[in-house]
Amino acid sequence: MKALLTDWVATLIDGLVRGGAADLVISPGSRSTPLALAAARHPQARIWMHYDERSAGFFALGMARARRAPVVLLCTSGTAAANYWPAVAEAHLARVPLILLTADRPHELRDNGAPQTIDQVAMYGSNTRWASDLPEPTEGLLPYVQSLVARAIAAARGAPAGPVHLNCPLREPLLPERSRLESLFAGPAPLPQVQVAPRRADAQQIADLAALLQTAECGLIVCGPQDDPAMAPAAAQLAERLGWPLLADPISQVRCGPHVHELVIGGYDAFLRDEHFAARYRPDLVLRLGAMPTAKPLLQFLTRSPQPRQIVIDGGAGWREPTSLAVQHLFADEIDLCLRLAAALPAPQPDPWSAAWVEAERLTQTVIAEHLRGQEQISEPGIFAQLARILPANATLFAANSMPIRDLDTFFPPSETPLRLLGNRGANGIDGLTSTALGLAAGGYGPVVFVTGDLSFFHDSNGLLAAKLHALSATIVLINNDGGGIFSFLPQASETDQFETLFGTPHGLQFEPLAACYAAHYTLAEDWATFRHGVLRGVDGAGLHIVEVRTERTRNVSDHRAIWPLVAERLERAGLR
Ligand SMILES: Cc1ncc(C[n+]2csc(CCOP(=O)(O)OP(=O)(O)O)c2C)c(N)n1
Ligand SMILES: [Mg+2]
Repeated sequence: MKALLTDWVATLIDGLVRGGAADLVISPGSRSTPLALAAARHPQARIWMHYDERSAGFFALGMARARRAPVVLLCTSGTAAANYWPAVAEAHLARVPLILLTADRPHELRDNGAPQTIDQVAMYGSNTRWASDLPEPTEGLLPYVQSLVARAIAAARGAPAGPVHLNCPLREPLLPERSRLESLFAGPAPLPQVQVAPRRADAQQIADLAALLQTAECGLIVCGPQDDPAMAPAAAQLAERLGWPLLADPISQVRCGPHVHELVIGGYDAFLRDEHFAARYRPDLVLRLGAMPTAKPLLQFLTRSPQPRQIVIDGGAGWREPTSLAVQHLFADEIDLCLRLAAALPAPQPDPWSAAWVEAERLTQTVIAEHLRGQEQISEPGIFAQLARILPANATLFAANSMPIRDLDTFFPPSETPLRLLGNRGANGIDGLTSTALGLAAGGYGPVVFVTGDLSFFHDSNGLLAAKLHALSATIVLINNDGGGIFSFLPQASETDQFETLFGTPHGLQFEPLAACYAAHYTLAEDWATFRHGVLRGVDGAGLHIVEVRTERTRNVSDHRAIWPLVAERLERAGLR
């Protein structure tokens, strides 16, 4: 029995580690003992302990994003596995590869009152790429386990990438044989190879699309959230060849990098709010890459009448089209498609359509920068403008949901500095964001700066433990407006007698003692010089740094609303509305 259990868990763990999922985020428990011990003894496995499964799920998600490879989660049976649920939903929607190993009771202890047992079979529903309830360790089935693990890794990688659930029933006794584990890992069996080829458009599809694009007089490329840095130069090259403006979502990977040229537009969230510009400059064809962008004014622009023809490209063969207005979906690898289209198209002629967008972008970025530079007082819009000035090449900037991702969109201009801008925009939760940021840091992709609101930060304060346990370095910019600032922009803000209770949700928490609890360096930034100094100290230094700025929710609304008329006025003076 012991030998079979040992061989079983060794085969599982070895298949994962050598198959390309060498990082295992493990939470403590008893039922998962054999898998945890096998992981800990595998010479190539990297073990990351995390004591709270909800945070662990997001930590793994962040690491998988940074590494662009599947990360394994391992927990015991019962509600532990349910705590992965939010991260699974995000990984599903944002296409991040995760492999969930949930230990379970054997079949005779299910649904009959055994302790710490819930129904774990396919418990993440339609949010996984694939789910399997494994047999208990069984003689003769090791080749099956090997092929199952290879299949799990391939399914997690995609396209599209996403979570895979392996539910692992294990029967007591749960201790594997140490020497047997070690010798199995010393002379491992060959693994089945799985190759996943990208979906490539055929020559006719490229020719047809090239011809269609050339029929457009007012074309736009819209690039929404996606994680692949290699998409950016390909999309930028296609934009240049078409001579079309490319609207780059902040987390499309197109906003910043050496590929950026004047057609890469980042200020549209500000200037498309202007009714006159939005009505005058109507596209007749829109080519969409990535998920649906973050900016609401852009969504409204794309859906208002007369509606442009939209073509949605998706190498993951998904349906990321909430407008239901696309005239064509093409399931083809985006990078390959952009490069082949660019090669198939003639050189562009200068045209007033794209010149107007380039000018609107230039004026918008100038007016916003001038306005924010003139402000002495700390403001939420100013935070991203300051960060754009100081972040070094190869930094990762991760923005929490709520106002941070929106302010990143509006106030972080395109630049040639290579930066990785990321957010959890699959399910837009305010949960697990600190853990995702620390997972990014653990994944080792440049210095990580995480900008978060106070409620989001409170929500995942358990996530801070990862920094302490694994000596991670990251900088957290904590925007403390004592509640949910975003709601002050919504119609419910006029519900004056109920607003604070139901939406404003102040808490009055002090975050400095929380920082001390996790041995983080803490700075309260009350002016911009202290802010920049605090952030740079974190970026250049080691350990966890928290830079808190305190703002006021109502003032934040006027800080934002002061900007839109300035943009409109500048467009007016330039004859662009
Ligand atoms: C898990 C989860 N719960 C609730 C929400 C709804 N929600 C969206 S934004 C927000 C407030 C966030 O406040 P904070 O993090 O302080 O950011 P701010 O709005 O102040 O910028 C809430 C509760 C959500 N998106 N996700
Ligand atoms: Mg807040």
